[in-house]
Amino acid sequence: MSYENVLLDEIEAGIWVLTVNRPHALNALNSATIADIGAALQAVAANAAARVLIVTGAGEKAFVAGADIKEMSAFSGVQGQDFSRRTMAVFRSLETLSIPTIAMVNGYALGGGNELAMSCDWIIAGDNAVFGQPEVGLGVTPGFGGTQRLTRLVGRARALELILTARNVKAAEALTLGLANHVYPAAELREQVLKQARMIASRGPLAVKLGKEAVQRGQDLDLDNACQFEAQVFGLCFSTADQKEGMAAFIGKRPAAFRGE
Ligand code: CO8
Repeated sequence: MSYENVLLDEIEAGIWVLTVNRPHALNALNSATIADIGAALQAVAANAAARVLIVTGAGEKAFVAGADIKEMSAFSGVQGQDFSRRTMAVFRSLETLSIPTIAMVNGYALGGGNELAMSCDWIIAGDNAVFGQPEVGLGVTPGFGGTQRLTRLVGRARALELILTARNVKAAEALTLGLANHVYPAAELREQVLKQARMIASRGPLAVKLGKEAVQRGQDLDLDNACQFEAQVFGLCFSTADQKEGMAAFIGKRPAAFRGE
């Protein structure tokens, strides 16, 4: 299936790339683009062979330079709230996708762009990346989950500083803040992200999904219940063919051939 504002490609077996594709507007997120991202995520979710999703932006300059200011500028309050809710639902579907997701940040990740990146499991950035929540400079607050996800990711005081000053953060600072997991020279970014994606794709697919679910669900539980959940997930792994294969391969001193069963 093709989309107007998004490219969705399987670049290697099980490794998918979703590219926000409006380079003339630095990949700004208008309503049509949000709908495309939602539809593309549904397609990935329905694909049992998908192992990892990389999210990025088209062109050399931007990951995503935010929500589309030109579209938003004439919104009524109701329209603004509706756009925010629709986008939050799409970003939540990205966050809860069963397979791992990596934001490959290749330039500006501002406002809604930073919020899109933070809805992925982690961020890997090029050294040309610029992050920020510039909304208060436009007279609005972040509206696609930024006040919540940034706070969870970098802590309350740092999130407040970034949101309330609206200052931009370069890649090196994003790394020290814990916003980005890694920063690489822009020319190496794609290969480095691919390297990680291949590692993930080579692991036990069911264990990878369950590991993600345990971390995500556990975050919203108290420690006792979160550890109980982990014990259940761990036990469940022993009913899979992947566990038999993974352990037999270790004992047999050979690479595992997982089937995701
Ligand atoms: N929306 C619409 N168009 C954009 C956006 C954007 N966010 N960002 C860039 N563009 C367009 C420019 O208008 C320009 O178009 P044109 O050539 O037609 O004039 C084109 O992209 C290229 O941009 P620039 O010429 O500005 O490129 P520069 O290299 O000079 O500057 C910047 C790059 C610094 C990234 C600059 O474009 C910029 O500041 N962009 C806006 C960044 C921003 O403020 N983003 C936050 C938007 S608000 C947001 O995301 C809120 C989310 C919550 C919404 C709540 C629901 C209602």
